[in-house]
Amino acid sequence: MKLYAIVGSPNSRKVLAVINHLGIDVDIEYLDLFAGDTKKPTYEALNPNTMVPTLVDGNLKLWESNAINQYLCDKSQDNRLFPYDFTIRADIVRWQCWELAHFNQAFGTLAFEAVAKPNFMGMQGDQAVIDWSKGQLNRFATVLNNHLQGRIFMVGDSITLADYAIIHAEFFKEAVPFDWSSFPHLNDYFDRMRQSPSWAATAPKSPEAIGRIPEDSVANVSQ
Ligand SMILES: N[C@@H](CCC(=O)N[C@@H](CS)C(=O)NCC(=O)O)C(=O)O
Repeated sequence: MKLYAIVGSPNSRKVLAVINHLGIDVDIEYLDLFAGDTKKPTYEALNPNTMVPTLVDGNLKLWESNAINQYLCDKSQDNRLFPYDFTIRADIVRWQCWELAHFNQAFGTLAFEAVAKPNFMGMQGDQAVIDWSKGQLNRFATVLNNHLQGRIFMVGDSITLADYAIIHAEFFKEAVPFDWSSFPHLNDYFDRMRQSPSWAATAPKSPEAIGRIPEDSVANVSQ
C-alpha cells in the first residue's frame, strides 16, 4: 500500500496517526505543496480533487481520510480503532461525519483563512469567512465540549478512529483567533490527545517543514 501525504496537512496526519497506531507497513510519498505536486496530471489521475491524502492499494485509489482510515483498520484486521460491533462502529462513523461536516469544517476554514493564508500563502484571509467560521466553531465546540464532559475518548473507553478524526487540526488550535476558554473539557481532551505517541509522531518538525518534502520520513511508531 502507498499513501500520498503532505507534511503538516491535518488530513494526512489523521491517516498517518492510524498507520502508526496499527504499526502497518505503508509506503509514504510526500508531495511538495508549493511545487504544485497535487496538481500534476499523474497525481490528479489518483485523486481528482487534487488533495491529500490518497491511498493506493492495488487497483484501489482511495481518497477521503476517514474512508482511508476505515479501510486500513479492516484491511489490517486490527479492530482496536474500529471495532466490529456495529453499534460502536455507528457511533465512530457518526463522529467522523460530524467532524467533517461541522466541527472541523468550521475549525479548518478558520485555520485556513486566518492562519494558513497570511502565514504560508502570502495573502489575506477573507474576513467574512473568518467571522462565519468563528460562529460555526463556537456552535460546534459547545457540542464537543458537552460530549467530552466526564469522558476520556470520543467513543467508549479507548482511542478510536473518532479521536484521530476530531483532533486532526490541533496544530492550529492556539493560532486561530478563537477564544477556547469556555470549553474546558474540549481543551483537556486536546491536551491529552496531543500526548498520544502515534499522533505526536506525525507533527511537522517545524512550521517551515509544512508542505515540503522532508529529508527523512516521519517515523512510524507502534502503540
Ligand atoms: N475531505 C478530505 C479533505 C482533504 C483536504 O482538505 N486536504 C488538504 C490538506 S489537509 C489539501 O490537500 N489541500 C490542498 C488543496 O486544497 O489544494 C479528506 O478528509 O481527505
